[in-house]
Amino acid sequence: MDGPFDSILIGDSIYIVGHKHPDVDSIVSAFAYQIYRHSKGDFNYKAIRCDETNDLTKWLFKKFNTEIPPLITNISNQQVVLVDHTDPQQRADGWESADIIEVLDHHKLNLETSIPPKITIRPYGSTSTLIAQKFLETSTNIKMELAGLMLGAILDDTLALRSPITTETDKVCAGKLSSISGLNDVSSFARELFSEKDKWKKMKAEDIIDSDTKSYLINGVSVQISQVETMDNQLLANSKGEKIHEILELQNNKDKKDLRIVMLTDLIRNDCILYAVGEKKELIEKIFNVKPSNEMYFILPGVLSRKRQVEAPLIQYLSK
Ligand SMILES: [Mn+2]
Repeated sequence: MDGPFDSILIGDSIYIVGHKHPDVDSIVSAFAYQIYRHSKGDFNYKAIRCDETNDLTKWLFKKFNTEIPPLITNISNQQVVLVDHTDPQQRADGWESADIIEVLDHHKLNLETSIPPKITIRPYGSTSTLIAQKFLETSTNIKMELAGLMLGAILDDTLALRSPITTETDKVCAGKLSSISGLNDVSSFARELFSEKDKWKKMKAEDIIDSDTKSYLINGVSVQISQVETMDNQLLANSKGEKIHEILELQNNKDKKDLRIVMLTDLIRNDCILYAVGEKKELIEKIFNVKPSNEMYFILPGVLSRKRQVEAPLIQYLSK
C-alpha cells in the first residue's frame, strides 16, 4: 500500500483506469500499461478498476496466475490515465475533479480537458494491441503471463480476430504474443476463451444484460447497448429472450434511456439478435432497414461489432 514515504520516493500515484462495466480489454490494458510504465522506472503508475469485473476476466487472470487490479470506484482529485474509453458516460465516478493526463484508446475521442493530455488513439481492434505494440516497438520484455493476458484481451475484443474492427496490427501482435506466451495454437486458446464466455445458460437475464454494457449520449439521445457473445444466439433467445426483453423494459422504467439495446451476437452464424426498448426504438428499423422478426427482436445478418456496426450507424444517423 502507498504510505507517506512511498509518495515521497515515487511521487503521487497516477491511476490507470478503464471504463465502468469493464470488459477484459479494459482491465488487461490498464494492467499492461502499469507494467510498461514500471519497466520505464515510473513506479507511481497504478492500474485500478472502477467497477466489478466480468467472469471471463476473472477466468483469464486466474489462468495466468495474476492478481486483478484493485477496485477503486472514485477517482476524484486524482491524476488519471484513461484506457479503453474517453466517453464521460463510461468514466469512473469523480472524474469531474480528476486530471486526465493521458489517454490510450481505440474508440472515438470524447474528451475536453483543462490541461493538454497525451493522447494515443489507434483504430485497432483493442487497446491491448496498442499497448502490446508499445512493448514490442521498444523491445521491452513481456512476461509469459502478460502476453497471455494481452492475447486474451485482443481475441475477446476482436471476436478471435474475425470482427470487422480487426486490423493487420492486431493480427501481428496476436501472433507475437502467442509465441511469447507459449500458447502457440491461437485458435484452440480462442475456442477455450469463447466457450468460457458461453456460460449464459447458468446466468440470470439481468446478469446477462449487465455483463457488458455501455452508455452513450449521442446528440442529446441517451443510448445503452449491452452485448452478449454466444456460439448460438437462437438457443439463448429461445431460453432467455422473453426474460431479457422483460428486464430491459423494467430497467428502462427505472432509469430512462431513449434507446436501450441488447445484442446477442453469434460467433458461428455471424449475425446478431437485437432487442430494443425505449422511445426511440423505431430508430432500429430506420437505420438497419429491417422489420422485427417477431414482437421482441430483430435479426441483423453480419452484425458482430457494437462499435462499428451499431454505435457508428447510430451516431451517423443522429448527427444528420
Ligand atoms: Mn477495448
